[in-house]
Amino acid sequence: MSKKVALNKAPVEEKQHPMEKILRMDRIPHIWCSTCGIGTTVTALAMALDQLGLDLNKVAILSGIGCTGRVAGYLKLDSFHTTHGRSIPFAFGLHIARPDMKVIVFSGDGDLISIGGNHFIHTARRNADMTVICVNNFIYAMTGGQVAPTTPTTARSATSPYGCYEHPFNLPLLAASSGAVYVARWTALHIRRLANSIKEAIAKPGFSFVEVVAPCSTLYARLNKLGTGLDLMKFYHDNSVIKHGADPKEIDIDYQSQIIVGKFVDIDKPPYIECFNAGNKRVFGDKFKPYGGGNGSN
Ligand SMILES: Cc1ncc(C[n+]2csc(CCOP(=O)(O)OP(=O)(O)O)c2C)c(N)n1
Ligand code: SF4
Ligand SMILES: [Mg+2]
Repeated sequence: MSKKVALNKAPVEEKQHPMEKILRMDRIPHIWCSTCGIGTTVTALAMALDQLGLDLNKVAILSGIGCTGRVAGYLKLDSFHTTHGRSIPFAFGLHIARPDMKVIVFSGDGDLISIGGNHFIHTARRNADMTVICVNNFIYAMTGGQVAPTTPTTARSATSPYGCYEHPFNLPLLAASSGAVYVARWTALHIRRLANSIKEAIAKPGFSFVEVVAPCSTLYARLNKLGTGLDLMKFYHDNSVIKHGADPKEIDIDYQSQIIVGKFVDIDKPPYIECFNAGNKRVFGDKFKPYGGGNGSN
């Protein structure tokens, strides 16, 4: 809807923001820095939700902490900004209490894979029906740019001023080897491809994982003298090679080098609630009333 408003007597058109359907406009402006990669990722999620045509009353979004952790609070969904590393167990509880809801976790690399790492691998192992989107900016951004389990070897951070000497996690490999049924990686500039992957991930019954390589302009780019966030976003995009079906073992990310992106895993495996029902049926036979309708798609 648009209406005419008078500003200094000259009439101007006041237009609705195209994402107003999904954004909590009363919370805008957001806290993110200019050219931070988180924003385009939110756009991709909004596009995916719009294209899926889901009942938004049946979609929940959960985040942990950090800059990426703020995403849940800006979306007009059932939003939960949980504690450090606990978005996944919170999401699992929500899923088993309300299997009719679509559950999406939106998390930063530090939150999801450091303190939240154990929850991540075990929830993937159980193939719980949820979609996890991880903004990987290679750093603990909000707290000042400390080294993360994803920081590439040799990259600088506030706590590795001479360059990180640890091996980082390869997130798609971690997700796939833990049991995820859908695994993809894009960068923050592959907006349409990312939206499409998020769409597929949400529609997929079971544990789906989408990594988004995104710049942190204020800390990672500055500490490593890599220019603005936009420079870095373009660098990631231009140095990406699309290889659908690539073996996750072959897609490590090295410092400022080629990034393999695409859809790596798309397999079928019974999700957690289906296994729960089958297990109880084996033990209790017809006395057992199946719970929740299976994969959350009902
Ligand atoms: C229990 C607890 N410990 C530590 C913190 C401090 N903390 C806030 S943000 C953050 C790092 C988040 O990094 P990441 O998930 O990568 O998000 P980013 O800011 O990079 O998007 C940490 C450790 C906290 N909020 N709670
Ligand atoms: S500190 Fe980094 S990750 Fe956080 S909003 Fe700014 S650019 Fe984005
Ligand atoms: Mg981070």
